[in-house]
Amino acid sequence: MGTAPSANLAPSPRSAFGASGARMIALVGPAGAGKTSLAEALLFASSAINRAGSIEAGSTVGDASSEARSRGGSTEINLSHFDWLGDRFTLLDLPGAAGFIADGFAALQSADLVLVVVDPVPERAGLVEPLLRRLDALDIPHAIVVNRVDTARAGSVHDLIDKLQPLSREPLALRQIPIREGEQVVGYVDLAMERAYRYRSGSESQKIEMPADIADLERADRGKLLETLADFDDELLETLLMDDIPDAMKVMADLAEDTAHNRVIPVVLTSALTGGGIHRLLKLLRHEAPGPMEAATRVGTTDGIHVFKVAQGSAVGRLTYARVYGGLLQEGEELVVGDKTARCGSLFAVQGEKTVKQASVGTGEVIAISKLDDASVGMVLARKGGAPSDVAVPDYPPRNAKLAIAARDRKDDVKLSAALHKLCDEDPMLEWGHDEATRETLLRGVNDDHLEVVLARLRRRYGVVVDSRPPSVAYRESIRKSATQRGRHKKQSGGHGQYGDVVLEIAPLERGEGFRFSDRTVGGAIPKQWIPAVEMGVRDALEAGPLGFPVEDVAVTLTDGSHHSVDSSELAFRIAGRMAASEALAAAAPYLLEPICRLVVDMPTGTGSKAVSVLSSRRGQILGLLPHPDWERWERVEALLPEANLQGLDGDLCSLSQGLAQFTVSFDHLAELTGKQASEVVLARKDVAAA
Ligand SMILES: Nc1nc2c(ncn2[C@@H]2O[C@H](COP(=O)(O)OP(=O)(O)O)[C@@H](O)[C@H]2O)c(=O)[nH]1
Ligand SMILES: [Mg+2]
Repeated sequence: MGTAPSANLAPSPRSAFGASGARMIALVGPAGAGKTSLAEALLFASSAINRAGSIEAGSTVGDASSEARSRGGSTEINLSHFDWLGDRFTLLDLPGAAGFIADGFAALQSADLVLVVVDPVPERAGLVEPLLRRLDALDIPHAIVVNRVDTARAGSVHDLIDKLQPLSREPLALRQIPIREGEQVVGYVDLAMERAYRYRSGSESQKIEMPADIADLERADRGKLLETLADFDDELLETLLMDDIPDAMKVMADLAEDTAHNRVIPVVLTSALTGGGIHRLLKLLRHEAPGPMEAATRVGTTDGIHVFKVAQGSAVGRLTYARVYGGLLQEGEELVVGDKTARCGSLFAVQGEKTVKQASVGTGEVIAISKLDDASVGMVLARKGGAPSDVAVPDYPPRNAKLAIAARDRKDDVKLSAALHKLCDEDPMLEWGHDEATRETLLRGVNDDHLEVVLARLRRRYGVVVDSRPPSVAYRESIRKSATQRGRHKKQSGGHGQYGDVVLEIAPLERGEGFRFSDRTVGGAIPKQWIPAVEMGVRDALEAGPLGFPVEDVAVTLTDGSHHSVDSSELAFRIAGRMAASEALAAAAPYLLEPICRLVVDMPTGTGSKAVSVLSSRRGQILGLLPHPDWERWERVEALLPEANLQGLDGDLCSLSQGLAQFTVSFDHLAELTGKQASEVVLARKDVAAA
């Protein structure tokens, strides 16, 4: 009986400040800031797990895949959940490393609140700029969590805020300041409540007397916080102007409202390692993360199922990770997936690598669904009878890394393509295909780091070992002068013979003109029906010219020839055409062409000139170094660079810019390559051909 569950379209009720109902919280930030550790600390503090694991011991709920464990850093999004004071919270821990971060981009759109996790190191503030830009563009409420506060130097939290503020569209509101004893951070002052707390390992912080030596700083910072809030609250502004003391409840309510509406970005302090500030963070999640209706509006649905990830690696087969909006979703329920309908299979709550079957899930919850094979990232599946839609994920990074791969054991070829198909299904940044020209199987990904993990997954999950190397560069060749050549193919070996005879004139064309063939024979020297065969023969010869590469920019004219009434055939003329063209090319001063790419490199201001020297040392031609057209504090370098010199460029540019460099590559033109470099390329080609 296809009875659909009744959809609950009413927004979840709001408590005094904040919403209730299941919330989805995303953790983002640079690699190493402590996101996976913070997720672990939140799970532990909420009693979802009874022992806090660590990255070092390889015992965290997140990073359970062997690739993540062996690197000591996340390679895909980690999903986990906990219950806190009656509400369900799903945590999405996004990888920080450039090669993997895009795995979480679709998920961000469904998050109620994003925690931007940073180090208390002001010099590293710039690392979150691209993330803050993305969150601002999508208008997703977010808070900044200064983690590793146990390692903070004196004054570094304030320096960090000064560095972060210009990177954020909205004002930052520092909610806590650290209390120090000597070199140690031992607690914090809550600026909204004007209360001091001492961290206690493994449990909630303890309220203490406000330390006397922090009072001045506390007053100044609290003043700034209240001023920020007063910008959005006239009543509070009035109170401040009258020098009255604002009501604490009112301040808290303002903070919750402003955070939920992405008007103010709260900043809190934690130590995932010692548990410091974690309970305070739980309270922030409870009171300040808006309910699922805001995210539903952003995703453009009231009761749809937003698919944000497909996972192929689990023990239960292909899983579709999705957030449920607008009422209960039940196992076996019929859904509209694109232009089809499908029943969802089992529903699994995900806790790291563990999956627990559930009969149904409620609004706002995040679930892994089996058997929805047509569901893909970005789809919003509809309930029975509804209209499905899509949410586009903006600005995926470009795929700047390429590898040519081959199964080490030829018997694995079929297994390899099946495995690549699955890996691409779950990884929006991975692409594979065959290059016709070079006959290579190519993998394309974000950077070398990304492809390295892809190869590890191939090995571990699918048992396919591949050899990989940089892909061949698509060299071409052309000719400098004209030449005329006769080609005669004649065989008289008893019975039916073969006879084709052509005279070809070849001449260089302008760069980019390609190939032109014309027929100038007269008087039926070659009957019309064989002319196309001659052209085919010429094309055969152009596939690999005298230097071993496809030939470009030549005009070939058929000027003369002869035929035999019995022995001439299509094949004979094709062979004659190829012979004449090959010899003519060799006599026409062939030279090598290499592909030149256009690069657009975006770097933080001050690092562009270093990028210029890296590009120049790779035979790049610099077209310009200018301020970035859209981003403050960034500059843009445009350059032309031989494709052969792209290998490893990403690593070089990233090491100049704390990993922030971004670039796009597109084919621009073919350019002549001469001298030693050209001879090396030709020699290498001869070696390959001889092998
Ligand atoms: N001292 C200190 N170390 C931390 C803290 N949080 C995480 N770490 C360590 O920082 C490293 C990176 O942590 P991880 O959670 O993998 O960071 P992620 O890349 O942001 O997920 C690991 O060695 C953690 O043990 C913290 O609050 N204090
Ligand atoms: Mg991590």
